[in-house]
Amino acid sequence: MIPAIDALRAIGWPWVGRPTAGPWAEVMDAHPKAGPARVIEQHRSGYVVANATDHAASVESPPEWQRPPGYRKGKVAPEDRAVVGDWVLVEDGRRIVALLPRRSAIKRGAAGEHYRQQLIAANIDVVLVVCGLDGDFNPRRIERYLLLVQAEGVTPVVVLTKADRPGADPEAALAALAGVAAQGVPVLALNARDPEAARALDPWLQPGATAVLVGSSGAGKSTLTNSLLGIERMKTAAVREHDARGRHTTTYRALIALPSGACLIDTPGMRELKPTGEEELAEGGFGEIEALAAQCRFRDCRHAAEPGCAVRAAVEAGTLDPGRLANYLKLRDEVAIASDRLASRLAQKPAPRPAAKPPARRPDGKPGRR
Ligand SMILES: Nc1nc2c(ncn2[C@@H]2O[C@H](COP(=O)(O)OP(=O)(O)O)[C@@H](O)[C@H]2O)c(=O)[nH]1
Ligand SMILES: [Mg+2]
Ligand SMILES: [Zn+2]
Repeated sequence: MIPAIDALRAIGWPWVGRPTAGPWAEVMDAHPKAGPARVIEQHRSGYVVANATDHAASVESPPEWQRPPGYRKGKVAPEDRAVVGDWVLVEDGRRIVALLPRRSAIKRGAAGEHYRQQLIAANIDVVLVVCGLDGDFNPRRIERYLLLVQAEGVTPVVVLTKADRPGADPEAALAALAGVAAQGVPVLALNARDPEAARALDPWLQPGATAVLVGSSGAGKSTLTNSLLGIERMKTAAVREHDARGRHTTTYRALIALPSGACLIDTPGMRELKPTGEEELAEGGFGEIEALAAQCRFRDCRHAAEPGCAVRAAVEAGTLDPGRLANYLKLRDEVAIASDRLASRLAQKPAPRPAAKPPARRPDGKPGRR
């Protein structure tokens, strides 16, 4: 049973029809009575899915996804459960029976003692890293976001909001992000409250594309969503001007169909941005430093005081921002530590499954263990 393809395509369905072969078809064949739907809201208590722009329903998740009190064996790992943007199969219009394979996912390392990943959104084409040109503006945090949100097939764009505010200095901000822009990442400064200005994002919001907004609370994500929608849909908070901290108004992740035909996912602000250990510094916005490092005299150069260090030479020549280098070194160490933790977790797990796989199924095609 499959709802009208046009209705699905309006919320980002990536196929022209129903896939007839490959991993998607396999999962769908195993659940002939279920239909595809996209997760458009993710709450603590469950999911809201849609199979058309105007048809959404609260659904139950499979019992094996239900949050265990601890991290027990046999349960589906958090990263294998649906997140906003995921495609799932739904039976009777109210029960998720399977997760369809992901085209892409963006994630971060979860806080806490044990290594865990937290998925932010799935099946994403564009990540809009939103940062206000106020007290929130921080090139180093933007670089951190860009490193974390890298994923195959995902285009990052930096959106600097509040360019209209007195005291905002868009030119200085663009200059501070010259290193990022030189890596091919578009950087825009605009007034997120102005729908005309928000049209600068049109090239990345083509029909069928899914974009996700990330950035601190108060950065202007919901404001930008409203401008792109042309109506007051997401609640926005009045920011306290003196300390530039917005109140938390978006408390869950939600996917919204835009008039342009693209889908937009608004997320609550994230305080902690820890790498998962899977990041590639060269792909994650630090390509020029990685290229310089390859020219250092010593293969294991730490770019500290070693002779023949091409990275330090670039700083001395004024072609590399020392603040950017310091951030690179810090992030490189964080990625290395997370990567060791990930490796030891995988070594402990009896049968590690890649995060992109749908949940286990019984041979009879019924959802996994009960
Ligand atoms: N003047 C101006 N205010 C903005 C802009 N973007 C956001 N704001 C204001 O900043 C506050 C926080 O915005 P909000 O969209 O709720 O931030 P979110 O937490 O990222 O969703 C609201 O009062 C917005 O009106 C902008 O580009 N210009
Ligand atoms: Mg918001
Ligand atoms: Zn070096």
